[in-house]
Amino acid sequence: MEKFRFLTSGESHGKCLSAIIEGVPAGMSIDIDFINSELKRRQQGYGRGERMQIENDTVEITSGVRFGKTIGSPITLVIKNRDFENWQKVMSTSPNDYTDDKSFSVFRPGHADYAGSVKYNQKDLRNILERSSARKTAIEVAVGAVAKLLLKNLDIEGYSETTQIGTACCPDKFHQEIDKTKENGDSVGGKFVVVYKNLPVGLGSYVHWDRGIDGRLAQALMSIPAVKAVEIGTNPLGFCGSEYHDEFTIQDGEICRTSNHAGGVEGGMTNGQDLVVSAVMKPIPTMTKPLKSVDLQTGEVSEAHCERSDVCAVESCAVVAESRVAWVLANEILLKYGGDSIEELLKNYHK
Ligand code: EPS
Repeated sequence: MEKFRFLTSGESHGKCLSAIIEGVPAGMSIDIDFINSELKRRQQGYGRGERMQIENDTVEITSGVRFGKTIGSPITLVIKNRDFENWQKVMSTSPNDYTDDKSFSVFRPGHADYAGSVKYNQKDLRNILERSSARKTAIEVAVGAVAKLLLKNLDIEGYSETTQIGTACCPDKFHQEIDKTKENGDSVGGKFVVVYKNLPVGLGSYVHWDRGIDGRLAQALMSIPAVKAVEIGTNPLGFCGSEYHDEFTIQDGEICRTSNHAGGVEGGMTNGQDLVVSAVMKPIPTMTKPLKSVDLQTGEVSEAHCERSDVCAVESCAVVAESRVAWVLANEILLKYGGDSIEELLKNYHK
């Protein structure tokens, strides 16, 4: 059974986003300012839409913490959607408030609209957009911040970096690429890397298909809205074995490596080197200059639905990915070392 578990809920323009996390050891300090600073990082980045000016994401903790420390019970996190004030009628849960204001029926190519409407048998695509929106990544980052706090106790920390926006691979050109895309009424994707340092050897396993840490990381990153590719370490295409694999050597009496193409993972397990994971985000499917599509109501070819959106969210996506890697690592740490309290976890870990 997984050890760090959670569920989230909430729609993009609903009242709030929430999460219930189970498995965090008791006695662990919860720095709410750190969680909020992570939420702020997710909201930043060049190319975000107007929604980010409305929201000022901050978390409220409503269970599982007393006087700044976890008590072993499920932790509930809540982030209020400030924009809900403008959507109260449209997002009401009461049958008496029915309105078709903000309903739409023309699929956005690349978004969840089409498959979601068929799957859930919904005629109003608003019912698909609301939960498929990347808005839910706000609460996921809050969960990831709790996982990061757990990892910090073991001196495990990570960071991310955007490595490509559109065709630009040099950070000096990123803003220019986004400005150009915006002028064209278009959207643009890119690539980023997440690195975690100071990991122990042996998180994950090779014994079954679902226990490899590489597979778990890929699943966690691939399910971020708009991510289409994940790589661990250096992409091996075109390398010979002799060039790619990381040779062992001895330095100051310790076993170490002369390179890290494997990205810190061999045989589905961490190998003690830095964990290096990259992902590619596609351009966001909502564009001010829409693509051709079909109207579900009329059955006719039409222009895709257009809604306020981001031109580029790659930098935010990198923060979301950092959080997801954190919760995968926190789960693996708890699986390997266990501990109902932070003291017990630390004792097991350092032994
Ligand atoms: C997002 C909030 C959303 C979008 C974006 C991510 O807010 P709104 O729809 O009100 O503008 O800005 O989501 C998407 C672009 C998408 O396609 O899902 C957020 O909080 O990150």
